[in-house]
Amino acid sequence: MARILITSALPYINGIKHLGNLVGSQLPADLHARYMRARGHEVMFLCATDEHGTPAELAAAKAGQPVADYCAEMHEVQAQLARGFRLSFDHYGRSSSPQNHWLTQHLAGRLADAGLIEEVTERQVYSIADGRFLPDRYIEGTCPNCGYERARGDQCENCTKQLDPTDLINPRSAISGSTDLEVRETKHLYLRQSAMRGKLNDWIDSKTDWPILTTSIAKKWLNDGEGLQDRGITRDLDWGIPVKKGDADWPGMEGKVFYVWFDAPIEYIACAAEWAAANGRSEADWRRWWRTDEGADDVRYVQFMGKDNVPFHTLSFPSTIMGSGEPWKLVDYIKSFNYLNYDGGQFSTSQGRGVFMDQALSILPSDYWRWWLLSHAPESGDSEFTWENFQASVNKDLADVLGNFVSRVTKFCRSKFGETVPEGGAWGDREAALVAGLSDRIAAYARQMEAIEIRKAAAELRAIWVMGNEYLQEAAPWTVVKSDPAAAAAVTRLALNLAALYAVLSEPFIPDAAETLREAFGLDRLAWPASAEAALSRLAPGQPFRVPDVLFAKISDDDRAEWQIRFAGTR
Ligand code: B3M
Ligand code: ZN
Repeated sequence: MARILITSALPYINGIKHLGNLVGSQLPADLHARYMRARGHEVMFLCATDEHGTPAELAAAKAGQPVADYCAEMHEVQAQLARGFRLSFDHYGRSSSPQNHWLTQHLAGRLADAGLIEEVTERQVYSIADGRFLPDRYIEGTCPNCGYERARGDQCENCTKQLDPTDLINPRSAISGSTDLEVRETKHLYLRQSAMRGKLNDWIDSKTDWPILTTSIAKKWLNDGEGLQDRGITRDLDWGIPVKKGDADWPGMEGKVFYVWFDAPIEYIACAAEWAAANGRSEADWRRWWRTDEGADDVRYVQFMGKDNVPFHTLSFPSTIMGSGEPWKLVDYIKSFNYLNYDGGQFSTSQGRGVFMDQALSILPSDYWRWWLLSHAPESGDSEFTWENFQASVNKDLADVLGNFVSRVTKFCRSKFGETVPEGGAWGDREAALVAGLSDRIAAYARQMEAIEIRKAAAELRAIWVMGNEYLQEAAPWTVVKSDPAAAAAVTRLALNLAALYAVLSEPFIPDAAETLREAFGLDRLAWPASAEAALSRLAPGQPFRVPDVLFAKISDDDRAEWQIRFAGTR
């Protein structure tokens, strides 16, 4: 049994996430957590809302709420949606927690002691009308790179180039729209990432098993002209973690807070401390996941995130950890994702284009979304959600293949043998061939799940479902029963066992359907099969079961057409 620490990139607090966000971090992380638990490993699966920075302040202002209240409310909304999608976090924390305040200030102090923080007087845009500095998203203007007119001060949404507020052409305040701006001097802290370059390079080079997407982005930022620049880690904002050197004040930094990207990854650690506090656990209980001197050296730590988050996780956060000189656990494996597009364009939070988590659950249960999203995860390149494709996958994979198999075998059994597993008959060549085929497929499925090759794993699982249908079709117990009831009983018994096995194997992808099957067959838990052969004899003759409700309903053309219009934009 191994110990696996899993974190998903922390969703920003500013609004409900769309399905593209979900499939790029939280959902695949959940798949991995569920699979690892199913294999008997000890898992700590953490996520939290990312609550600081200009996005939070601006969203709160728009909602007309104090930012702390806004964050508390939105945290509950997001936590509720996470439950709706069956995201099985051990803890869903908040980057604004006291634990994160403490740890962020502590680590900043350690970095300063190690000589890795520089105080820089820099020129920043100040809005005379608003009476304040305009960091990051408080300023908008034209992107110098692509000409997009609504680029933000931190990044251009159109071409993804990282920007500084002073780079923008025709800048204006995002608060008031004022163009009465001037550049003023202000003092900030910079993390000397460039001093860590050699160490980071060696560390990334040692990760030979990482996905190409992850290492290529890390290497690009490490070695490019734009490469590893020192990053400002403080901001002139009210909302955030006050700049302190451990417990002590930081002279000259009064009234400033840490930059959101400095404190957000630290919340991965602080979240474990929140978990302990919320569950009556000791300090040692969480530190054994994070401190290599307190047991975490045999933890495997896996992170999940979209590709735009990779630089922060391969360079910035490791700089914080390594630079602290303290034995905090570094990530072992980073699974990153490309983008999911929406029906011929991009998902857009600002334009309300695409399907958002709350809307998705309002039209269909989470398993439908989980299956489509995971089986189309944007791993090797960007992928696209279309309603036609969604309808086709759901109707074929879930309704025709899995759902139909379960329904056919349970209903057939009920009509011929009653709602108990029938006895009699024996396996023949067809069953032996099925067992052999299934053994190979289950092994392949497990290999892909271990490797976090999500699409490939989904394809193996689908193939395992198809085997059941093919077997039933060929063995045709509804015909055999007329001449040889015992032989039909043996086929039916095996097929019922297959359905029970599907509950175990499918649980990481579609936990609700797995639960329905588990209950239908009266299984107290979903134990991973020791072998295909053993799994197919798990339900003994005479054991009662219930015909489950329809597992998956088909999506009609009318529904599809209606949703297509409903989610075209302007939420
Ligand atoms: N909230 C960005 C994002 O959601 C950011 C991730 C933080 S991970 C520490 O894309
Ligand atoms: Zn641009």
